Amino acid sequence: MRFDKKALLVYAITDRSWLGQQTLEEQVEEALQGGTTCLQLREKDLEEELFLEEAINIKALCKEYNVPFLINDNVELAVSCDADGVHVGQNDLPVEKVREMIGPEKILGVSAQTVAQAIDAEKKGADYLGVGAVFATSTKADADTVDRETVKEICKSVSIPVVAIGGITKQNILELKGTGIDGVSIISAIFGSGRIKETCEEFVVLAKEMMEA
Ligand code: TZP
Ligand code: MG
Repeated sequence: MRFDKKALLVYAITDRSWLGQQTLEEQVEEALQGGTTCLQLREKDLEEELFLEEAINIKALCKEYNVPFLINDNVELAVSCDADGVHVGQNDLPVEKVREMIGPEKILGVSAQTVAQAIDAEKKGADYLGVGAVFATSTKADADTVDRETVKEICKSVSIPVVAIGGITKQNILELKGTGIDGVSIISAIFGSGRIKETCEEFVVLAKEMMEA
């Protein structure tokens, strides 16, 4: 097993639209200090050279905290910076191709919105699934919504762990109790909170409560 599912508990995904006066490295360090269990670097527009430099720096930070470091979408960059893994969506490179590119030891996360996609991703080499959007979100304009029943069905249909994503806040996280997920993946409620460290600490407590039977 390349991947301990405990890492999915509070899975932070970066978003430089919330930087304000801070650098992304500073924000990531706050998230790590707050106990985030996994970190995904998500850059939609950053120039490749800067992306690589940033990835190398953030990977080193995550290593200090022993937290897995994944890259969103850009498989070649994940290979170049020797990230711990990569996360791809249904419209990115095919899962089997990504597995071939990153090798058997790296973590491969795949987004799934249906049971069929979830089963297919597991079969083709995914280590975990990102399922959502479970709540309305303005962070990803084209995000499909996945209802609570489908989240449950997906969790029952695969043996790899599942992390929920989309619109998760401190106010609604406990609504995910009983779905079978292994954690929550969060962008704006962490990076847009203005108090990243404390917010992560609070999410760790809430996510543990959400996971209780
Ligand atoms: N994929 C599905 S919803 C989403 C992504 C990347 C956005 C999650 O961001 P937020 O701010 O936590 O709703
Ligand atoms: Mg993608």
